[in-house]
This record gives sequence, structure tokens and C-alpha cells, in this order.
Amino acid sequence: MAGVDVKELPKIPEEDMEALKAAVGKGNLTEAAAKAKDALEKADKIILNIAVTGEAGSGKSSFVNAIRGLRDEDDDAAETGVTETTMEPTAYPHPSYSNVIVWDLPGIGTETFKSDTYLEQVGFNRYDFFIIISCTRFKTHDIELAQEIQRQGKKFYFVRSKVDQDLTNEKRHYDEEGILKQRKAATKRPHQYSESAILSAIRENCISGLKAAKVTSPRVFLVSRWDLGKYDYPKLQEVLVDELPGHKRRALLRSLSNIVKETLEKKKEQLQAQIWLKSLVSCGVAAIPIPGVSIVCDVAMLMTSLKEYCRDFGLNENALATLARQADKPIAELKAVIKSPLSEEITKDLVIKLLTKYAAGAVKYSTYLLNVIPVVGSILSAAVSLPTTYFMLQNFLDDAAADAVRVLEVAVKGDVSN
Ligand SMILES: Nc1nc2c(ncn2[C@@H]2O[C@H](COP(=O)(O)OP(=O)(O)OP(=O)(O)O)[C@@H](O)[C@H]2O)c(=O)[nH]1
Ligand SMILES: [Mg+2]
Repeated sequence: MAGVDVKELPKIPEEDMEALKAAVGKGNLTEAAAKAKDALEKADKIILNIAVTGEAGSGKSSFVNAIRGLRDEDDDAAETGVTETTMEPTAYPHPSYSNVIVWDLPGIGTETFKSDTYLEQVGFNRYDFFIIISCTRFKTHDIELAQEIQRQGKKFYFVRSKVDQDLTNEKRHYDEEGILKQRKAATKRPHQYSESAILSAIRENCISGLKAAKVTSPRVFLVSRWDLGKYDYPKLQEVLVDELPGHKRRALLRSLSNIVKETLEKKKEQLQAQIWLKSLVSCGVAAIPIPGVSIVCDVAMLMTSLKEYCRDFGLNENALATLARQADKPIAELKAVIKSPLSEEITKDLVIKLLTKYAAGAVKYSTYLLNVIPVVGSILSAAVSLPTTYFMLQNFLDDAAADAVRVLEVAVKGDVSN
């Protein structure tokens, strides 16, 4: 890197630079860009199949809707509260990320579905992991199923649903000051009402039942369909993401609703890792010169990428309206903290404006690239365009993620349990 003080340059992570070097090497920029395009398309096509199972009436269909960000009454929602159980696995693709499919499985332990043949009947091989739901203790059927899933080498997670109901029921034993109304000799209820104590008791109760049935290190997540931001759902999101392999992890992360701060951070990291590929594609596949700036790139593709970032972080009118409704806040309050443009505001002109903004800084990179990746460096337009697009995408992504964090903070403000 003779003659260039790297410290002066905006930062491109070392691994991105290495990946870029490996992709282009001494070869051909256009070919490398075509390969990058393939890699991105492949990543977008990865299918994730999530199985949701459990006894009849446990809240399976409600959970399927909740993780897809839908209300039970929405058009694409799974039918809930009905008396007859679903008789075959039903696929519910995520409304915005159709490669993430949540499967509503028939209830276990019915006449039609006995635990020993259940997995075969529902097409075990299809699923990446299983969510086993119960609104009480986990029963023999749940446990046998978990053991069979484990034997066949896949992961499962126990979800204890309807905890909001448990809390409401328990509260009836306490007066308005939260003092136990009547103490019976056998009762284990604490004198003072405590939500966290009740939740711990439910969790412990489930775990000890599972341990007694020889399930090793059982994990139980307490969830309410009506409030995914509360109880153990954030933890469940985190665990699911951490335990999935690379591409599947990205697929799940992108589809997760933006109600957990830690998830937002991970989402950003995953998207960040693709930026160099995107810049390579935008400068190499269908690149055209942009008048007024010495940049040659694919503006339409960049527009799509920015709109995707907005969708990933819930920065569009639809997602904000849904969040406002869930959080019971005026949409204007959420919008007030957003600094970057919403999806609806992304136009060709905006992209060009942003590119122009980052072009000046990126010029410093031409000599640097000439040394590191001679093929790119030797084409003047690419040497400027590539870092320009890179910084434009990176900054937009950073801003969108920061907006999503602020929106979330406004959404949960005043909610005492958060
Ligand atoms: N309070 C509360 N009610 C819930 C929750 N989850 C589900 N329910 C209610 O429980 C009832 C059954 O929920 P479903 O989602 O239809 O249950 P299911 O397991 O799909 O039932 P089947 O398909 O019949 O086996 C419905 O009335 C839901 O509204 C929850 O977290 N909290
Ligand atoms: Mg159902």
C-alpha cells in the first residue's frame, strides 16, 4: 500500500477487503461481479422451514401468526381458536420473506397422529427445527416427540404459551396493593405479588417435568402471543438465530420482527457482511455511467438494496403502521425519531444524491485499490465506483439500523415490563 496512509481512509473491514481480493484477484472484474451476483441470489433463495407443533389448542396457529408478524384476522393468517385440529401440515410463508416458511403441524397424540409415527407422517426431513408448544406442563406426547427429534439429530425448543393468562389468573389471588388475599397452609404463593416469581415458577415447573422424563438440559421459553417483546420471546429469537448455520441464520434474522434490540444488531451484522458483494455487483454487472459524477454503477440495483434495508428494519409505512398499532402509539411518534428516508422515499435521484455525497471520500481509494486489487484499480471508473457504493450502502445500513433502535425505544416507552 505504498504512498497511501490507510489510517486516513474510511474503514473497510479487513475481511471484506480479503473477500474482494479473493473474488477479483488478477482476473476479470465483470466475471467476479457475475459470481457475486450468483452468491447473493443463492443466499436469498435459501429456504428455512420451521415446524410448530404441540397438543390441540396449545396455541400453535396463534404462534405461527405471531412470528410472521400477523394478526389472527389478517388475510394470510392461520386459522385460530377453531375446534377441529389441522389435519395436515400447512405451510405459511412469511408475508415479506417468502423463503421463510412456518409450518402449522397437526396436534400430537390424537387418534390420527400417534407419537411414534407422527414425525414420519408430517415429513420430518423437511424441517430445520421444531417448536413444541404447550399451554400447561409438557405432556408425554411432547416429550416423546422431543426425544425422537433429538434421536434423529435435529433441534427443538419448548415454548410455554399463554403466560399472560397465567399472570392474570394468579393476580386474582392478590388485592389491589398486591398482597395475598388469603393464605392457605399448602399454598406456595408469596405474600407480595411478583410477576417475575410467577414466571420463574412456571418455567421451573416445566423444566422439572421435562427433566423427570429424562430430557437432557431442556430449554423452555415463556411466551405470550399478544406480546412478543415480553417474557422469553426475545431470548428465543436470540437462541434460534445463534443455533442456525450461516445462510439459514441470515434468512431467519431478516424475517424477524424488529422488537428486540439485540436482534437488530445481529441483523445489521449479517447485512453488513454482504455489502462488498453488492458493491461489486453494482459496479460490474449492469453498470452505466452516472452523469455529473465519475461513477459507473447500477442505480436500479442500489435502489432495490436500499429498499430492502428499509424492509429489513421496518422502515416503511406498512411496518410502522403495524408497530404503532401493536404498541398503541401514534405513528407520528415513531416517525419523529426516524432520520433516514423510508422505503417509499427511495428514488433514483436519492440514490444519485447519496452516491455523490460519498464519491469525494472514495476517490482516495483508487491508489489503494490499484495496489491491493490491480484489476479493479486499473479501471479508473471501478476504482472510484466500488468504494463509493460500498460506503453509500454501509452508511445507509448503519442509519437504518440506528433508526430501528430508536423506533423500538419509542414503541416500548412507558411499557413497565420492558
Ligand atoms: N391469552 C392467550 N391466548 C392465547 C395465546 N395463544 C393462543 N391463545 C388462544 O388459545 C386458543 C387456541 O389457540 P390456537 O392458536 O388456535 O391453538 P392451536 O394449537 O392452533 O389449536 P388447534 O389447531 O385446534 O390444535 C385461541 O383462542 C387463541 O386466541 C396466548 O399467548 N395468550
Ligand atoms: Mg391450529
